[in-house]
Amino acid sequence: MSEEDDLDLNSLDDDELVQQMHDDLYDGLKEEIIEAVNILLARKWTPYDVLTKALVEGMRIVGIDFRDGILFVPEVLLAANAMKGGMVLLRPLLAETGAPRVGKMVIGTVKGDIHDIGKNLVGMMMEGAGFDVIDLGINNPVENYLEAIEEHQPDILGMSALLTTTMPYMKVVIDTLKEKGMRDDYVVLVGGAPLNEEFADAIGADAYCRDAAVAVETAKDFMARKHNQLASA
Ligand code: B1M
Repeated sequence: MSEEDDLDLNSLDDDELVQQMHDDLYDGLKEEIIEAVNILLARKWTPYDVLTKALVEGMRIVGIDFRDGILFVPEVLLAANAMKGGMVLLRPLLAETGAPRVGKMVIGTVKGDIHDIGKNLVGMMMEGAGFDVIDLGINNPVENYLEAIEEHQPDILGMSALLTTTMPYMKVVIDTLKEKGMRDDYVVLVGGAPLNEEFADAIGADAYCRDAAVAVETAKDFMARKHNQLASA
């Protein structure tokens, strides 16, 4: 039996448990992550704190060692899978705020890009803030976005890209919307680690969202403006 099997997560205090979760995420231990998320929730941690302090922070550490060549793709996949195990528990809780539906968002990761953890977080937080979210998943060509906005008529189109090689594809989508005369019908929000505000401006997006919390605030701001415009029309 490994040392890991012997460890009683419940016997750890909160700080130790969060530290252990960072280690378990690093080691891709999904069952342990699920158990620890349940323990923190039972200790009355808010789902948002569990998400940001335990899971997102743990994934940040994984990202640093991936960048530095200490971790490789298979290990990072295991870490991502462990994180998703925790997110499955948090999703309904974050969505459970009982907020009235404030708008609709279509979101997807762009063509060529299979990163979805950040996008999923944004989707979860948006649902929690009262938005209906249609998630297109990963690796989306422009046709997928067009089909989805035609079918669902969202207020907001969200795009995610984690690679410097895939972020330019966001401009392809926005330019296609322009060509079709549809650009002004939707608020376009973009996000992902390599982006910044200048990039969002340059490609003609409405805003860059640094993280999921900013995405929610930005989306709410745009919805408030839309309602004000409708009210004064
Ligand atoms: Co990839 N990867 N990866 N990877 N990966 C990065 C992005 C990288 C920065 C790692 C590094 O070198 N440090 C690097 C990109 C370098 C670059 O482009 N300059 C990289 C690379 C190179 C690659 C591969 C090319 C590696 C290879 O095969 N040699 C390959 C590419 C595959 C492809 O997409 N075609 C690859 C593969 C993978 C895995 C499959 C192993 C895995 C993805 C698993 C998955 O997502 N299901 C993976 C992971 C996990 C990462 C890192 C470690 C973590 C990403 C993550 O989930 N972060 C990442 C390093 C890093 O970013 N530090 C890395 C946690 C997440 C909560 O944050 O995604 O930033 P983030 O999302 C935030 C904000 O950005 C924002 O809100 C989110 C929540 O707060 N946001 C939005 C994101 N999308 C938004 C959309 C919005 C609004 C806000 O719409 C409105």
